[in-house]
Amino acid sequence: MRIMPSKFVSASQCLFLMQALVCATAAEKATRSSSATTDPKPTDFIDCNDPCNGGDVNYELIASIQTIRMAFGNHTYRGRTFARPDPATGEVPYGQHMGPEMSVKPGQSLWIKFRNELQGGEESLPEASPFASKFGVSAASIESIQNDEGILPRNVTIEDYWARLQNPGEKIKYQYYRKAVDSPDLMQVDWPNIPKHFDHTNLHLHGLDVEVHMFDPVGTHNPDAPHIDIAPGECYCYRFKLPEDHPDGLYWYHPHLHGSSAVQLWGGMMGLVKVEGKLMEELASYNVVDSRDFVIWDPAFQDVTKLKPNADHDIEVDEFLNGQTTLSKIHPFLVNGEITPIFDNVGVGEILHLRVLCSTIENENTFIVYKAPDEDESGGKDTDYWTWDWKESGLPFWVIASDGVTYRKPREKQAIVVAGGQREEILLKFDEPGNYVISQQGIQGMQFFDMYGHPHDQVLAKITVVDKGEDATNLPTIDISAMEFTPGYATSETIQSHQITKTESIVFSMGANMDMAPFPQYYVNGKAFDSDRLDFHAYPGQAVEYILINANHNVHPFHIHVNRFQVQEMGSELSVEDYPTLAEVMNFDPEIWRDTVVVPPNGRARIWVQYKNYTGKTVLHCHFLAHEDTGMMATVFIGSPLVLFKWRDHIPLLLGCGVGIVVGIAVAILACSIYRSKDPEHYYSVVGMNEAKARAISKTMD
Ligand SMILES: [Cu+2]
Repeated sequence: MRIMPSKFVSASQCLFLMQALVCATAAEKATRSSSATTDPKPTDFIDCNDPCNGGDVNYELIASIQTIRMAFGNHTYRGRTFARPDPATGEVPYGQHMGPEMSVKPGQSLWIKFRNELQGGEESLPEASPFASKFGVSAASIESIQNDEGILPRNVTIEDYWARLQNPGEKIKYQYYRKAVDSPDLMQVDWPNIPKHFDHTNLHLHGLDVEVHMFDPVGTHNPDAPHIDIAPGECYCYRFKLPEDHPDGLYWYHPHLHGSSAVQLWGGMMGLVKVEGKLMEELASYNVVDSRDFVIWDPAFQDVTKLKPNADHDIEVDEFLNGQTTLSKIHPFLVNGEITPIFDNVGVGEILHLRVLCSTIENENTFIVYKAPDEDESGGKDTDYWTWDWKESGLPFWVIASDGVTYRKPREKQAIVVAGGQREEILLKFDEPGNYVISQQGIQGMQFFDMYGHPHDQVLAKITVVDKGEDATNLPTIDISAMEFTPGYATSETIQSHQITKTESIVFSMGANMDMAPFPQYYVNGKAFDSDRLDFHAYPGQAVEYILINANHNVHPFHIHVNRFQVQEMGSELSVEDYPTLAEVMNFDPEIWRDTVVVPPNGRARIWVQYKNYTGKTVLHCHFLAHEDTGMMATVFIGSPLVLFKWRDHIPLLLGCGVGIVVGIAVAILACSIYRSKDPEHYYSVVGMNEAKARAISKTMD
């Protein structure tokens, strides 16, 4: 019994100590957190008169509204672009809708002066409602915005916004369900995820292993950093440095401002980045010298000749909801800005190297090669190639690199599926002269819930192969299957299972709440994007397993910025008998490094991400940018988890500490006083012992 009080006291002391420790740690973390939120680097916004040319390689990108002469039907398109007009005509020439091609070598620094001259045009192009633009300025709640009398009236309704997205006077309708909304003003609005700010922009170098650059400034570690949002009239100086071991290959750039990226890419704001290195040299050593770009694009064009009879152009980018889910009313897919371009003068036995970029905004594509029947002079129009079975009739081709990372050995294919963001370097060799086609077929059933039939099937491009006879100088030195290349990633860098330190799920899903805008809703793990919320976290050097889940019967391509991954497994509830191209979507190879992967409809992909060089705040998202703009994006913080600590998130713990201390002291005092009053002899102290002893002695003396 004597030791009980002692034990009790030490237990409560221990409790106190633990609580004090937790509180102290929390306070320390809070202090470190507050210092971490102060970004050491200033913003990269610059005065437009100031230079931004300190790199080994320097480019200037000017976003502006231009008239572009399209390489089909003598159409003129007016829209947002990085392309520059020919001073003589004032128009961007045929087939040059993309911005300047950038070329950089591993180890070089790449500086890009980005100048936003959008809104410079006399005519207004599709723009979100001025109300919506104001709403979207910050992630503040609709209440706080509505209460700000200085910004806009209190009684703005969703109809104000919606009216701009639909034809004037037309009742609001949903493109997915073709159903009118009865009371649009009763809709809930997720303003941060409404398409907006179509003349605001920024830049993403897709796939490049460079500093994080979605939030200001480039490379920021500030968890509260805002999006880089370059407004009309503003300039930004992007400063990047490629690591010495950067894989050489095909990359690209495009705007990535949440809310305006889809509309800007539908208009053609994009360009190629070629990291120069061993691949091209090694191809040349095999006498493979005919390299051509193959950029697939699904512009959401609409004919405006009736809407704007006096305009000097006849195509514009369609407004957001019309563009989303419905293909261009002009033509579904363009390659290099053209309808079914001809890749001509390919010699029998020569090798055609196609550098394929799928820059589509909301579609995936197949790449299948057929020999056109001799009687099909058109090379495409007269034959329904999409009814052909590529396993029987498709010609073999070889893929030598994916997403900018070269393979050691070419991989033979009969069909591949590519989706927005992905790149493939393809070698083609023809043994007979004639016409060949690249066929797009059979993907529609996996897209848009089987709603629209198969309008996507088309011939993407034609290839004319001629027998050059004695003039054939570009014959390869060896068979393609025997070629070897320096791989973009060494085999030793392949991620091993024992390196994986955690597994997380990333669920892409859509909501169909008819009373909420945007409609439909797009989610990552059940949440629409919030740039102020940190969703995923990793350490530099950490290897993480993600189970990507696509809850929908349509495709979502997953893209993570800065870091590449290897696919370990894929699956779908859909049957490859019903959807033959699904088999090609799921035809992965765990050795291949990617930055974008198609998560199969009603399916999953298990990937291993290697977080490498760069730290800071960045994003992962669906690369159907219309989905990204409306919510299907999440933040990733690479770095110390202490930066993520916000004491406000831990108020319950701090309160618990306080209450615990008070209750603990009270219980200890109570316990002590009870023991003391019950049996003072058990008060375990020198004084108590002496008192007891004195009492015993006095009793004896009595
Ligand atoms: Cu998506």
